[in-house]
Amino acid sequence: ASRKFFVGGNWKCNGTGEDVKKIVTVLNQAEVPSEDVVAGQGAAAAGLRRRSAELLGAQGRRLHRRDQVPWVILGHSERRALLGESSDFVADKVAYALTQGLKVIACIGETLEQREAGTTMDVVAAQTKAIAEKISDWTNIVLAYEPVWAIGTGKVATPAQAQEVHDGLRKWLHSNVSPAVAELTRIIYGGSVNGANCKELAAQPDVDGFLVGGASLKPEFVDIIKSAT
Ligand code: G2H
Repeated sequence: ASRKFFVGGNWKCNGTGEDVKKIVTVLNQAEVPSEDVVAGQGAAAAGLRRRSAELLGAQGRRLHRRDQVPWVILGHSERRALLGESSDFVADKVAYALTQGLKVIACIGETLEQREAGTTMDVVAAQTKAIAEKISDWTNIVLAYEPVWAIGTGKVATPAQAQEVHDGLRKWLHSNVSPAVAELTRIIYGGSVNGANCKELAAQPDVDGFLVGGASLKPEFVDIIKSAT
């Protein structure tokens, strides 16, 4: 595929300094394919060698040492839900981050209630539309589909569920942004990805990588990075 596989580690505030040191050592020792992108979130990420790695910064917060943290995660459901960030507000932050030379992992996803009501595609399309209205260049955007019911719950979307939404999003981009943006934009999956379930998800034609929380501080993060097909 023309899209480079992308894996982000969303460490949040988890892990002690010791944990982070350990995983950084594991990552630096692993033979990570150079076409992959590894991203660690948090100050300790600075310890990760920049071999095949690109590092990312805070979840929507102020960034220090921006030269080392080109990626930001915006629109994470925890911020949408707990801090009441609207799709419009998220879109403003996405647009602003791009003007500052940052690259953006923009998160979207439906709640369990919305999935059960059959409105998943409408929800993620509306979240994507808010962003599309405020930006024109998609080069530095990765779209992360994270069903809220799968985040930190151990309840991963099935490969078919993920593929269905990713395919729908690509079609949405095709008709509402451009065929080129649809073809080139990475759409990654997040929500309870681990070393055991990553392979089958990665095999889906429209799953272009992962955003990983819990498992990103464990040695299995290496398996996830290597799951590119
Ligand atoms: C969702 C995800 C990573 P986890 O927050 O963005 O976390 O992999 O722990 O479900």
